[in-house]
Amino acid sequence: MRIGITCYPTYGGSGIVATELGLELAMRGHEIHFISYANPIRLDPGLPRIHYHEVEVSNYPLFQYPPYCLALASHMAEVAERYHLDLLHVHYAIPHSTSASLARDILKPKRRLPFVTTLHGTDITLVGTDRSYYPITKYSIEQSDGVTTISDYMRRRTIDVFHVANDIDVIGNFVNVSMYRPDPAARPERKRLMHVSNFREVKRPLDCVRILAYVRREVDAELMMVGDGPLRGPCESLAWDLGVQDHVTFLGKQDHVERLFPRAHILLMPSELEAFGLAALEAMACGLPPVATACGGVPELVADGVTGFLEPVGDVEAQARRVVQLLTDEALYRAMAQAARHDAVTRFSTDLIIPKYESHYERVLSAK
Ligand code: GMT
Repeated sequence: MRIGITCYPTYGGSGIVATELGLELAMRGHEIHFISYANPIRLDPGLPRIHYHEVEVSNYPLFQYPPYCLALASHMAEVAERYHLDLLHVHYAIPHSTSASLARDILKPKRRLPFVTTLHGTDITLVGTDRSYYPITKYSIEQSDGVTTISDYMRRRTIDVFHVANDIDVIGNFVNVSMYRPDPAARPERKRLMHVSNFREVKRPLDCVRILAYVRREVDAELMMVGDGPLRGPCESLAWDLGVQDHVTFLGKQDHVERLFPRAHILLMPSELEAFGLAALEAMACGLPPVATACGGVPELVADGVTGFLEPVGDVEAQARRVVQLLTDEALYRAMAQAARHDAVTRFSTDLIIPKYESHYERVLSAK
């Protein structure tokens, strides 16, 4: 198949999933055309069957808000025609699915160009329910020839909030288990907690610093904070306020998190809401049990007490107690680390999940 993929190319789960999906599809022989305003992170140029088309948005003085959505739609239609694309697959509803719908309309007099929308999380839970975006999000989902999302929770939430009649195919996030794998030799002597996110409110990164402060009353542990975003500065200040500044390292944005996970013992994911929790899956594949919050789609990924621990959102003491339990009970830790890896391999490896996208595309292409 010839597939056009559009995503947010910067840091964020939906862009990572879209990019890795494109790379895996190309390895399986499909021709992939990324259409976006920047080269997606994790996309190494020069790979066979991978193309990248940059969308340029002219900033005419009259435009207070440059219309990226329209420039994207025009470019999608052009690329689809020039490279004979079979379909478009857009990740994150706003504005990608609206642009895809316009591109399909542009080409309608000539040929059919179906599009698939994958809903990732905040496009539904935050942005889509914002009054100013609600009608266009609902319309764009309804216009989609195929809709997928990443957890049962997201499927239910989309139907509850938008009352759409689309068949929504649940296809979980996936992980390349040969790349993301445990490396006991890399694990440091000192107990290390790790957090990976874009440091937005919804991720509650401040809770990680609070958890560390609790944990350190009983275990000599440190915290590795990976990523960047609006709450990074407040996290650094909080570390000083709580007197743990010498035990927290901020690494900023990192392209190769698969090299970092094996260097830690536990992943902290104290999110307010998580549609799936890709970081937890990547950690599990590397043999790190997540201590996370029981929110959104996370219970579909993490089996509480088996592959990690789930505690209420904001209950930092409960999360810290779980961390201490794991760090002080070697047998429990080993069993949970093994179960986490096993679950990632047997439920969410690329070999299992990518064919689900291929089947979805085939259904969309064969529908009239
Ligand atoms: O929250 C992020 O890091 C970004 C966000 C996005 O849409 O870019 O991530 C969402 O998509 C990921 C990949 O499908 C999911 O694993 C995350 O759970 C989801 N984030 C939220 O729901 C907050």
